[in-house]
This record gives sequence, C-alpha cells and structure tokens, in this order.
Amino acid sequence: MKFSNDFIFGGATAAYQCEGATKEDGKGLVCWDVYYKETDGYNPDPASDFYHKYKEDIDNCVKFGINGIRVSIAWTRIFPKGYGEINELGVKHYHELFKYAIENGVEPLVTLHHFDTPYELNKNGDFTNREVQNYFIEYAKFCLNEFSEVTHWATFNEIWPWSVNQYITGTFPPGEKYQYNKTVECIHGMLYSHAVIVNYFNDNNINGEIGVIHSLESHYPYKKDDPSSVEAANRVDAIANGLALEASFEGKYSQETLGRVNHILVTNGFEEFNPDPSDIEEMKRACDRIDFLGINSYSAHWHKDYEGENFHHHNGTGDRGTFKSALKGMSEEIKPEGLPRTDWDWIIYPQGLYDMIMRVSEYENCKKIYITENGMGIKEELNENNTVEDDQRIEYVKDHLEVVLKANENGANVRGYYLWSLMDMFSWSNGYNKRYGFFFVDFDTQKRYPKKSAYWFKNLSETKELK
Ligand code: BGP
Repeated sequence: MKFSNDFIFGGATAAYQCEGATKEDGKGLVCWDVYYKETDGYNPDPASDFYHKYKEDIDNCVKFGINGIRVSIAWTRIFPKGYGEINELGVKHYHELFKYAIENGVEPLVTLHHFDTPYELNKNGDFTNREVQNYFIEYAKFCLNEFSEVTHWATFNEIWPWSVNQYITGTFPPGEKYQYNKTVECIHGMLYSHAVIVNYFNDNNINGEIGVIHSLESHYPYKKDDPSSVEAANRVDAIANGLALEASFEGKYSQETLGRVNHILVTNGFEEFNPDPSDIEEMKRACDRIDFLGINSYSAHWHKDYEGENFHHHNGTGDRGTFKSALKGMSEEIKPEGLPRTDWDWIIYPQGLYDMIMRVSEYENCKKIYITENGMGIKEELNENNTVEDDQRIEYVKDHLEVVLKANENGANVRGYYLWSLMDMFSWSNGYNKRYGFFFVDFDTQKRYPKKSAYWFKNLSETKELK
C-alpha cells in the first residue's frame, strides 16, 4: 500500500505551545498567561522558542521530507486586545514565517484560533459571547485579506475540547466545572463564527481553501449489548462530535443530536439549548462551502450510563491509572482492560480513527480530509547518541497511517497527515514532560535533536511506502 505523490507528510504546531516570546514585539495578554500564573502552572516562556527559531524548524522539515506545517496565528500578536489597534510587528512576523515556509516548499496550513483567546475576551465569556464572536470574525477577516500568501486556512482548532475544558473539566481557563450550558453555548458560538468566516471567504473569492479542524474521536459503548451503555456513548458522541459535524456539513443540528444534548443539559439543571434560527441560516449557507475537514484524533473512548454526581479527575502528570471521569447525564468513561494506553491513560486504538474517517466520508459535503493531529505523548530523554529511540511512536504512527491507507482504499479521501507535534513543545494541561515531536527539544538550550521517528518519517515521505 502506497501514498499518492501529492500526499502531505506534515508536522503540527500551535502558536502558544511553541512560540514563547509572550511579551515580545507588542503581543497582548492571552488567557493562559494569567491562568498559569494564578494556578502556579507551566511557564509558557520560552516554550520551544519557535518565534525566534522557526527557520531552524523549517530547515529541519526540509531535511526530513516534511512538506507541510500546521501553524496558528496568535490572535493577540495581531490585535493585542483582541480588537481595535493592529500590531504591525506581529503582522510582519507572520509574513516572514509564511514566506520562509513557502519558499522552502513546506506548505503552511494556518489555523486562526488554537486555544489562545485574548485574556479580556476569555474573561468576558469567550465564544459564549456574541461580542467576542464578532471580534474574532473581524480578526479572521483581517488575516484572510492580509496574508494572501497563505492558501490553506482553518478557522478553529478543536471546538469541543476548547469548550469542554473551559467549562466542564475545568482544565483550561477560566477553569470552571460542570457548566454544561456554557459548554454548549461556546460550541455553538464557535460553529456560528466558523460559518460566518467561511461565507466571507467564499463571498469575497479569497484565494485558496478553507476548512475547520475538529477533534473527532470515536465513542463506543462499554458493553455492546447493554442499551444504556449504547445510549451513553451516543450522548457523548452527540455533544462531542455530532454538533460539530452536523453544523459544519449539514448547516443544522439534527433532532436526535439536540435531544441527547438537551438530556445532558436538563439532567444537570440547565435549560434546553435553542439556537437562533438566523444562526442556523448562516450555517446552512456555509455547509457546502468548506473545502476540507481536519481530523484530530489520538484515542477512542468507552462509556457506560451515569446519573450520579459529576466527578472529573484529569491525569496531567502521566501517572497511569489516575484518570477518572463520570459526568452526570452523560457517561462514565471506562478504560477497557487489554488495550494499550499511554502514561496519560489515552487508549491506543487505530480502529477508532478508521471508523471516524469512514463515518465523516458519508457526508456529501466532506470533500477532502487531512489528519491534522495524531501522535503519542511520551516522557523522553536524550540518549548517549544525542537521539531518542522512539520506537513506540513509530509503531503508533505506522498503525494509524495504515488505517488511513485502508480508508482511502475503501473510498475515503484523506490527503495529508500532520504529526502532533513537529518538535517537542509543552502540553496545555500536562506541561513539558509530555513530548510528542519528531525533534527532541532541550528546553534549557533550545537545541533540536532528530529522534528515530524523524528518520523513519523521512523514508516514508520519500518512498511513500509504509514499512
Ligand atoms: C490537541 C491540541 C493540541 C495538543 C494535543 C495533545 O487537543 O489541539 O494543541 O496539545 O491535543 O494534547 P495534550 O497536550 O493534552 O497531550
């Protein structure tokens, strides 16, 4: 089985996780800047110092056959407050970054929002607030016009995780727990903003392609023949995947999905979700105008019914077996015995990615798919040869690419794969010891060292053959 000649072999990054330089060149405050301070969290400086070292990272892409790079624009480098005055130094920086990538044949796929809402706007309700949505839309319009050298745009990265972690698990700023109503409002506010931007892009004939990157992981019943487990899995799927897929590809929410989401809301004492019909109109107009879907997928999940009190413990330390999540009206997540998992309790299950690719391919408006994030977080150290023998990662990536090939054979249209992450960077709620990169970053010296997986990927990108 071989990949086509135009398949993208990419690496993914996100501005806040790799750039560092959080106070440089006029950058405004991001919600995480304050959240990490207040919670004694991780220092986002210098991260992987990508703000200064992007040329070296792009040179590494060239050396290792990586022909695509996912980057995001930091909203507060362009509009330090999120709106109003433009910061020319930020604009200049991204022009330089895109130019260098394009000149070197490393095609940038640029995300407009990757978890880094400006501080004030996050405090004021993030995407639950129409004013914040409108500021984001203005920022997006500015970028689409200004950075005309970019031809691959994604509106958002992971609408569900961004919303659920702000308002249900409390692991992202503002760190609130079990606010199911805000979660659903945030999801909808982002899906609506996405639609407005896609319509603007098309109405103004902006050059290139535009899509959205969703976290899409498969949810299964803990016991296949237990109807309450089946329904629990379906409920989680409805809020995590159903809302996003239906809005993006059908411009509506189905009654079935709304029914399940409303069950979750009402069980937790909130009112039912009633989207504004004019928002739905906007989404309708956008649903056949997106050019690609980005799938981020790492794991799969098993569920059983749960109506008890809400409880969520995040395993952010890599101590295997400490994850626990039981969400009222939604599900209790069960980690089945016998399946491999990472130290952070993420089950490794490539079939989940296969099932998801085949499922989204059923949508008439799903024209093209990129796997925009997939990868394995590992605690790693450099060995005496100044490299990392990351055979586990190679195996993980190989198993996932195998199902990509199989899906394409069975009619799907996956055109690229971006490893999370290009080089090591810090993880939002797990810190610096959860490494994902092809390149080991010594965070003290900022030196990069190719891991064994980088050499393996180079061979793959050259031969197109999965071995
Ligand atoms: C996705 C995010 C990435 C990245 C990745 C790995 O949800 O889009 O930014 O962080 O997950 O997750 P983690 O850092 O929690 O291990």
